[in-house]
Amino acid sequence: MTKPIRILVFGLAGSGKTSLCNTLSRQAVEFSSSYHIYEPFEEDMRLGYELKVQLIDAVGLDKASNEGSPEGDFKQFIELLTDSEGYSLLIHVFRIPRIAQVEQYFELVANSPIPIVLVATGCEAIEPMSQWKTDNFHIFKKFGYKDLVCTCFAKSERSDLESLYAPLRAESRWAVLEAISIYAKEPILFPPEKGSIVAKKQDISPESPTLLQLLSTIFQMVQQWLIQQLHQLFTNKKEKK
Ligand SMILES: Nc1nc2c(ncn2[C@@H]2O[C@H](COP(=O)(O)OP(=O)(O)OP(=O)(O)O)[C@@H](O)[C@H]2O)c(=O)[nH]1
Ligand SMILES: [Mg+2]
Repeated sequence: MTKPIRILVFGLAGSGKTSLCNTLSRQAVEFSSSYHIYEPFEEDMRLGYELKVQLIDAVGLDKASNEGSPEGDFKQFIELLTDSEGYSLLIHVFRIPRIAQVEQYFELVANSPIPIVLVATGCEAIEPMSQWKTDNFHIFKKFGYKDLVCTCFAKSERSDLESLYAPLRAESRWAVLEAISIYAKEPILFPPEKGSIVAKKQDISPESPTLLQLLSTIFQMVQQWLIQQLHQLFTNKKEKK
């Protein structure tokens, strides 16, 4: 039996990770705040080969609720990311048009030996959905994302909305599966030391400056003071003349 392609799906809370995993795997896992390891599933691809995939839905990052802590969630994500089995692909989910949601993970992408594909959800109002990639992929590509897949994984109880969403979900499912078949490689371990670099960078916040930031502020203050002193010295000399 062939091993499934292991994929870690991550992104901010509420970006659409579980909706994507449920749609891709055709499993109905309840929306919850913890991570979930899906049952492996198989798919016959249109080009005649079979894809066997296992999705790992990471905990949502930067939750606005009071459940858990953002640091705890990020730590859990780094633990999943550096799992000893490794991953064939990372899928970074974010909701358009909030590009800033992605920026805080550029460091992770730059340090990732595992290929990363970006999946933009919320593209239902764009015709065709892939137009968003045409207009925006240049922003992300330079950071090392292999591809940007524009999707809609929304579901609705309202039949009029659901009749719009259902075909878009089906289209999105194929688009993500195709990206998986192109970019997933043999499982690679995300090196723990790289994981801690990413985790440390994430910790740096304006409220808790690092020693380096403090030294650089002191250096700038001293530099300004010296410039002022020199300026005064020159103006005094000129006045004396
Ligand atoms: N409009 C729109 N809504 C979406 C889309 N994908 C998911 N949603 C909705 O967004 C909400 C959050 O989706 P989830 O799949 O729970 O997001 P998540 O990233 O798993 O959230 P956490 O697990 O809390 O981090 C749900 O109401 C989904 O129906 C999309 O493409 N478009
Ligand atoms: Mg979820």
